[in-house]
Amino acid sequence: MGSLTREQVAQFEEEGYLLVGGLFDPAEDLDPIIEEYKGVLDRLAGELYAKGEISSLHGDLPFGERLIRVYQESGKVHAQYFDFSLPQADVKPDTPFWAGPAVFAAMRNKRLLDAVESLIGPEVYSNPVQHVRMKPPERLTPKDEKGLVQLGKTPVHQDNGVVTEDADKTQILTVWFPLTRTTVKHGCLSIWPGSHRKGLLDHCPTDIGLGIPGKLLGGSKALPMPMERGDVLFLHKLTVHASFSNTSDEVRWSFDLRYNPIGQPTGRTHFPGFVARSRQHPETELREAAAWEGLWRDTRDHLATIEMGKFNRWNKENPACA
Ligand SMILES: O=C(O)CCC(=O)C(=O)O
Ligand SMILES: [Fe+2]
Repeated sequence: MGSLTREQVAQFEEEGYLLVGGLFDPAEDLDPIIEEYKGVLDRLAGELYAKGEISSLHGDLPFGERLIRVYQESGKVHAQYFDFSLPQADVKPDTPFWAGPAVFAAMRNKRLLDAVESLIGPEVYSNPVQHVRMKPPERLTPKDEKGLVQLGKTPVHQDNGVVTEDADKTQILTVWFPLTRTTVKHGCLSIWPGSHRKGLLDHCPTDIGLGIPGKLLGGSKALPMPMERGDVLFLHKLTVHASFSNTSDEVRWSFDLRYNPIGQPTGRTHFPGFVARSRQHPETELREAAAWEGLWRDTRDHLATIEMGKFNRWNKENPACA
């Protein structure tokens, strides 16, 4: 079952990635997400304006321009405000997140799950390692106290490297898609074809996140993945990837989701997943957006009261990081 051809599945297995053009209908599947996020941005602008952190609501600007202005004026990239996940440390009772109905609908999208089913089988769990990424143009992005852009390129990594060891033997599948056209200039994803055959490589903590030292890549070349609205990229959990800086004038806006066969560890036990599709037990599927939002709300409230521990296995003392 599933919607992918045998050739597409073979390409995923051999190369560690599969780009499916036009899997989504942009108007039907993506525009509702954009509409929903307009409301989220409107709320953020309202809150910042009330606190005197921005001089105007900028309500007349289109989404991307408004986001850029709000970030610039407040001197902060408010990524967590939009994300449907939580930080890996210092979660507080008022840590913001957005787990709205249009996001939930995308995670349960039939066309998407039909393709996922071809790659990991019919019992599909929505793994909670997931993000919305709105990467502003680098030159307009506020910097942190070290002088680094608060949200820029993504270091070279494997998704297996950013979860805990319990997920090493699982079939976690990464699903990446843009909400807006994403070219090389926008800082699209870049992948190393066939790298999933090399096993898990060492990752090192860096100022911008976990990264694989360049010397471990053995001179192999990355393949940029510019994508149109509606395109979806599937990645094996060991496929090496990264993303460039955004040198365009527009926000680069993407979702990355993960799925695994039901019952396998997610590699992020603190966070809540859900049954997205089960042919065996359809009654276990989560179908209520509000219930999903509630899972994240309960998780946030609980995590605010405990010490979370480590989210990955790596440390700077590893000789590979020298
Ligand atoms: O979008 C990016 O810049 C990085 C995304 C990524 O690493 C992922 O989806 O696993
Ligand atoms: Fe990744």
